[in-house]
Amino acid sequence: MRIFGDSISGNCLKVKWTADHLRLSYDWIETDVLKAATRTPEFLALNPAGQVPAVILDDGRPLAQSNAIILHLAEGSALIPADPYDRARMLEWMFWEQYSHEPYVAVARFQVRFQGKAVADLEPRIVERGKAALQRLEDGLAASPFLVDGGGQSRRRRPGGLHPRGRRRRLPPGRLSEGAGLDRPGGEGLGYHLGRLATFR
Ligand SMILES: N[C@@H](CCC(=O)N[C@@H](CS)C(=O)NCC(=O)O)C(=O)O
Repeated sequence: MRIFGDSISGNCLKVKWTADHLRLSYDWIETDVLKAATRTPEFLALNPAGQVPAVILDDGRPLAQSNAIILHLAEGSALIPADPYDRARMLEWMFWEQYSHEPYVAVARFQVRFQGKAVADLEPRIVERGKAALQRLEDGLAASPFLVDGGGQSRRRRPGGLHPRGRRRRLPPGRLSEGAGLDRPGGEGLGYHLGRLATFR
């Protein structure tokens, strides 16, 4: 598989981390968004939307959209719950991530970290919605180690982060959120999660 991605992008790193976790072999083709490498005729032939991540699967078929890609890569693995309701709940969070987390937290991170903007100069709506997204994650992770847990078990009883049946559930977004400069909400959920992600491979 060939993964076209920019290593400053959370959407792209999601694909890399999923492939690494599943020990899939791939070539990473660094595609610099800041240099408009997604707008060349060659890249647009691969993904007419002009965005990374995009992959070319081993059989030559292309696929874009980070969540479509990671779902496809993880198909049949323990990253995806077997139970249909849990699977739908996982999708619920993934759709939420693209609509309510990424456009605010990732955009704030991009502007602060890569465009050198002060948090005070960010559009207030981005800050407000970004903080709300982090709070939603905090609330979701405060009671349970995974957003889709299926068991409702206490986070403290499973410090290793493994699901009781030994399966890893999809890890929530937020790994790069600290670079956004938004205050982390009070509580233990997100902090615990970020600590665990530091060791997730
Ligand atoms: N919803 C898309 C978003 C992809 C996206 O926004 N990609 C950005 C980098 S994070 C990009 O390629 N921007 C370059 C451009 O639009 O020219 C996904 O999850 O894959």
